Amino acid sequence: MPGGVNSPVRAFRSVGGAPLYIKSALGSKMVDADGNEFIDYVGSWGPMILGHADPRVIDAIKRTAENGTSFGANSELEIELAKFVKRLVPSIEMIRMVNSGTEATMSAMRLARAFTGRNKIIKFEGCYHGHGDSFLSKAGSGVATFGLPDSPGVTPTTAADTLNAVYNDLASVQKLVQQNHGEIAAVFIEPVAGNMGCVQARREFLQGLRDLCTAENILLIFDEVMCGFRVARGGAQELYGTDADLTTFGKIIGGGLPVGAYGGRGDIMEMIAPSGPVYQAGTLSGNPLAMTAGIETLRAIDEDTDFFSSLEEKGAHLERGLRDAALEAGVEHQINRVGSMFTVFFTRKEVTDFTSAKMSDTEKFAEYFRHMLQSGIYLPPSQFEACFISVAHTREDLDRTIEAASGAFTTVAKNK
Ligand code: HOZ
Repeated sequence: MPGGVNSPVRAFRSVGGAPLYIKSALGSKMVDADGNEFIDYVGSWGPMILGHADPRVIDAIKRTAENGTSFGANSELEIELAKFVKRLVPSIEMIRMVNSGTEATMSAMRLARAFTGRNKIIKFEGCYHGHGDSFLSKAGSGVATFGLPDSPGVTPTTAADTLNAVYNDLASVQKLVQQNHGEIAAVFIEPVAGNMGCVQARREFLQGLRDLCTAENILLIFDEVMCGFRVARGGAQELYGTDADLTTFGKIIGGGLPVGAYGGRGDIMEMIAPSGPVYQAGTLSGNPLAMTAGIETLRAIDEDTDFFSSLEEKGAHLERGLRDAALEAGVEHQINRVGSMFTVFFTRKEVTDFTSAKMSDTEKFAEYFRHMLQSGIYLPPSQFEACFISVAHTREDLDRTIEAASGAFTTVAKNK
């Protein structure tokens, strides 16, 4: 396997040390192949909002598996999950299930181009929409972690159709729209960015994007692969009160199994085959095991009225503790947090976009990461990824994390 991994950031290249190989996970904890236990803030990069191996999800998967693992035909489970999503996210009038977030964004892009008859897209520096050719330009996540401006293998003509704007800067979008008038099919955005670390879009910025897109007949596409069903029951659209034309999902919608989905306005979605001419298909799309894990996860989120207040409480407690520890150690830092998504940046200035995120001292982050790992706390091995808290994280887990961070910040401060 290239780099010994199946996804680049897992190789620990930017933080040093040997990557973890995981044997098992339960609740807030993971155990590696050597038997070391860690409190986990990666949560499989987002899906495990209930914690690992939640019995409701596991039992349902087992029951479904006994009736077959893949049909390549329709099943009731797809309808159940589709209805669930439609109810939680009102802008979703129709939905198509796929197998990953990458697949969802690539498909949404093709659809947006077909619907508008335009070729260009606008995305934001530091946002990551999976590894589709058109999105690998000034992208976040592993692309930012390894400092790659773009990727070889993407043709110049494809790259030329992707325009990058500055996150939280409406004027930068307006300028691109003016310069490419009548050519922009869609604006893609992570409304809570998780792939340059956690960075929140300002409410008025999102509303400004909505108004601009409506006025210019451009589709506004929210990539809610990370923040969907996480920052609120109805995701970022509920949190900010701004609807997207199309939305992409992944992670929580699959409850830890490989799922993605894209959906939105019925008049746009009707263009997908076989209703319309835009082709997109998949052998494992709507897979019964994946649908089951998604349904059970969304059900657990939906049925617990305290779900999001409890996550917020945990997040606030951890943020307070980390901030106090960093201040006491005298480490320059910023903590960005939206509910259960957060990032500690090693920088003095507020982090609102990719440029300010990149001001963070990644050497200090690496030192912090290694100290935390040694203390039994597993963080994303990159400054440019968000941490995730689950409802399974206990007060004791959070306090142990704060204690470990206190030691880590002291080490970082000493070595500056
Ligand atoms: N790019 C993913 C998160 N932003 C990482 C996926 C993985 O390594 O599993």
